Amino acid sequence: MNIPIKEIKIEKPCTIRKMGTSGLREVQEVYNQPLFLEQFAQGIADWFKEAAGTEAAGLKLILGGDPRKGNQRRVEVIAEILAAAGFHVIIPDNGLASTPAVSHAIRHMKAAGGVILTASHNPFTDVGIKVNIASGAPALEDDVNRIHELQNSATVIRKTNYNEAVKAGCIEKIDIIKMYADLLDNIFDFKAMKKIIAAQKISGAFDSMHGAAGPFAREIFINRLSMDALMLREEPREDLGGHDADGEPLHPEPDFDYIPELIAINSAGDRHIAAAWDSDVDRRLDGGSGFFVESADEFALFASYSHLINLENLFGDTIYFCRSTVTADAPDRIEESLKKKFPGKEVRTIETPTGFKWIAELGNWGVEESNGVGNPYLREKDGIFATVFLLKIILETGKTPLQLMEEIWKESGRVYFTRGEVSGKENSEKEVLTDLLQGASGQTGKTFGNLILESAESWNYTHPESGTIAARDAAWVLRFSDGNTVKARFSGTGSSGYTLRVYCSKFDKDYGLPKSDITRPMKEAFDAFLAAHGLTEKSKKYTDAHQPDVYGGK
Ligand code: G16
Repeated sequence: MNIPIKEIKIEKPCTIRKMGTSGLREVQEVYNQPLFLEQFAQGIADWFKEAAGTEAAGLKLILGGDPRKGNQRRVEVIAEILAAAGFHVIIPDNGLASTPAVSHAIRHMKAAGGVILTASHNPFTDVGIKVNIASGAPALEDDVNRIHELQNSATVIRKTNYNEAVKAGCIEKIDIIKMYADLLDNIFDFKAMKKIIAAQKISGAFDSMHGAAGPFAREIFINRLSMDALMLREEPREDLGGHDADGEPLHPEPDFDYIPELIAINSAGDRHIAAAWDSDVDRRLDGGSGFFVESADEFALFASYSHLINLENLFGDTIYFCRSTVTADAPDRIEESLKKKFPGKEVRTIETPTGFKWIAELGNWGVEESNGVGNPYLREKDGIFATVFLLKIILETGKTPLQLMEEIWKESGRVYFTRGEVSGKENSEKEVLTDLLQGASGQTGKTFGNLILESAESWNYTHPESGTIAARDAAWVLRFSDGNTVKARFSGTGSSGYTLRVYCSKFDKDYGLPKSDITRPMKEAFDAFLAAHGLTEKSKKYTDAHQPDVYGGK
């Protein structure tokens, strides 16, 4: 089709960093530099063209993202460049999409891939863009490397005019909310769910954190399931809710620090289901009837009820139940019972590096420390899928989330887990921390806080299919006395400074203990380990600091 093409020579090329754990995240100012976005998008267009070879013309690409500042315009600019490269560009209304909805649209529409504009849980002052491939999954390392090369070697930008390309049919609008809601309807059977919801007067409370979730949640919980639902922060806003009382931009992150209203509502105990989702709706925090479920625990629950989503039909001979290595090992604890549930299949619980692409390539049935659960019908983490799955289990069993978890814990015990962070601005500090963790094995036998460091190592990922080491040093693992484990890795999603993520976990057969009593010794031991090497006063926050605990403590 004929569309006008304009060529812009890049006089002063920008240096573009390589995409990290999940796309490239930078502060707004970086993305807003003259021609930065265009150069970034040109590299992506060139890569899709190179990958498709002679078949490129007319291939579909899905494009959309969260509502953060500037994204609507960025969607148009990227569309102009992808269309000029000969692709048929598919865009949701207003460019607004969730990460899982784009992943589904890629698969459903047999597209060559997609581009998702989101900096996820980062505040609106950051911008992020990631690339997904034809399977719907995030691009893997080799592809990311090649995209990076092409982005930094682009000399000319070729773009068309957005309105002309729409008129010519090279850019097409779709109703991605309907497409995604139809998928969940097919998986969970909304008609049957709606009947039970009406009969039992099931109610919910949902916090969309002013990200992309609002319209999806309304369509699913209110329009299709006719639920009595309190909708918090429903409207997608470009400032994702603005600033907190200290003038800091709010984080659209479904963690206990950022959802005070939902916590208060859920504490009253009369809402059967409660959930919050991040700005691109791939993370979630679920609960209901006065309780919130931890990410790994919820996945263990889903794994136990896998038959409700016909999981068996999605896998060949082997079903992979995955968790990133820094996530609580709750799913591993129920491996034997999972094996009994799928007698005709090989069942494997797998530890992966952080980054959902590792779980996506094994069938996308897994969980991550950052409140992500995969939807095996697509190839990304999926927040609303998780919430609807929990709702389905509540409806089928008539039990509350706490009762459901207690059933599992009674049988297999509980992994007490919390995630914290140590952050700062100076790269020199990051280097000190790295050296310290790298050399931690030299500290074994010493006491930190009230615990003895028994072993320290870094963890490598052996790929379950190739048997080769597919990722090295994906986390440091510090094992302390009495089964206390602290893992650490640097965040790959920040836009400045450094954040060391710290993950504490401890298994106990007794599930009803106050959580803070279990996690405190690990936090103190890790603090003492840092302090012994001159690292004090770094900001630290653990997710259980504001977590309501039905078993008391603090
Ligand atoms: C991204 C990845 C996740 C990963 C997370 C880690 O999440 O998609 O697989 O768990 O980053 O974040 P960090 O490196 O900061 O610990 P998202 O939701 O931000 O795209």
